[in-house]
Amino acid sequence: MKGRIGLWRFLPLSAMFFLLAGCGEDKLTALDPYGPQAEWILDNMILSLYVMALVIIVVFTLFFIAVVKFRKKEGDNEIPKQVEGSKALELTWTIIPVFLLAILAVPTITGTYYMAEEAPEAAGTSGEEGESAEGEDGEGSGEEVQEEDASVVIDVTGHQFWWQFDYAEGFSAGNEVYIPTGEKVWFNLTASDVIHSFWVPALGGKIDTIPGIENGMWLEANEPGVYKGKCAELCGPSHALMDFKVIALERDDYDAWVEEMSGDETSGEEDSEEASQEEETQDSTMSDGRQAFEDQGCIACHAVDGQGTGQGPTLSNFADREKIANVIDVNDENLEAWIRNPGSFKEGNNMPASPNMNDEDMDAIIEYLNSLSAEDELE
Ligand code: HEC
Ligand SMILES: [Cu+2]
Repeated sequence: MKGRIGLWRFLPLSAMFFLLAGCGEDKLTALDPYGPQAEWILDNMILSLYVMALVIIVVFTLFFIAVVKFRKKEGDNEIPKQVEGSKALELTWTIIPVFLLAILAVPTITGTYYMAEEAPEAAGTSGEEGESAEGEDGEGSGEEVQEEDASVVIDVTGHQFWWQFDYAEGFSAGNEVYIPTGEKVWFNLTASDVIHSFWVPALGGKIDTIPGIENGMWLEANEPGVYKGKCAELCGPSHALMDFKVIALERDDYDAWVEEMSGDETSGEEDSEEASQEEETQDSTMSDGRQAFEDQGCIACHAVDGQGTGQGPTLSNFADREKIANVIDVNDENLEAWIRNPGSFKEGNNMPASPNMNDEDMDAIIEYLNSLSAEDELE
């Protein structure tokens, strides 16, 4: 009986273990790194653990030796030798910690510079992706050197409670940021309302996004995959739901995705004719949904096909999302529930509720949203 009670006590602990184990699924952990920056962070966590373990072992060993060896013995009434103010001792326990801190300081300082490194020159990759490099040059002429040198530059804006990712190629993505693997991707980060913090634990450190200030950092993913990110700065009622995903693709797939995302915009390129033809056919099949999307005012906040504003996440590739606003699975019922009352899923968010939308428009909009995919086009 007693033994059983004892085991029950471990239940919360084991529950916690399984809950935490679940965190690994989305690669939302700094303990399983998938990029050079995250690897550096983990290495340093382990190094400082070793240093701390060493300190604990030495201190406790000395402590137990003192307790056992210098116990008061029977009949021993002498006052022990007094050592306060001993220069030798004071120096020893000052120098040792300084030495230990120095061990930590060297990699910390070199690593800080490594992480703050400016985006690399595009020299290695420019050959294959002359097209996008040209696009960048054209648009980024007034920008800083570091941005022009990077092969991929993405402007990040934190909003209550979603993330906007603007690509140098001129299109925008909401809540899901696509990057190529094996390259440093440069992020320029800011916020529109309050301070947020951009953090992808499996890829690297976190950095604040601050209204009116532009911070910069790079991240690199070693292999293709989905890496979950979080807002790491309390920013309002739905802060805990302000997630995003980094989707790392091989270079070729990434280029294809970029082309698909920027394809709808006719910027005087060779394939503009083709693109506008595509657009036309899309428009005619989807006109009901598109019309309803405009009639109901959604277009005032959500960009599709390069139109609309950035007050809400771009929906031009909405059908590729796994979750609506990162909180509920994408399916028709959830989509309707979200549109009718977004606040019930994400308290305090900035999308107005449309509780009384007629079913016809609702169905048309849902069908329209489900058709907006960049990945489908690639297959
Ligand atoms: C006033 C601006 C505004 C209007 C109008 C608006 N939305 Fe939104 N919408 C937002 C914002 C802001 C978010 C992000 C909410 C969050 O995650 O905090 C959002 C999120 C969404 C999402 C989830 C996007 C994702 O990345 O998963 C969908 C879908 C959506 N809106 C559909 C619609 C539809 C359909 C309409 C028209 C009935 C509409 N919205 C009207 C601002 C708006
Ligand atoms: Cu936030």
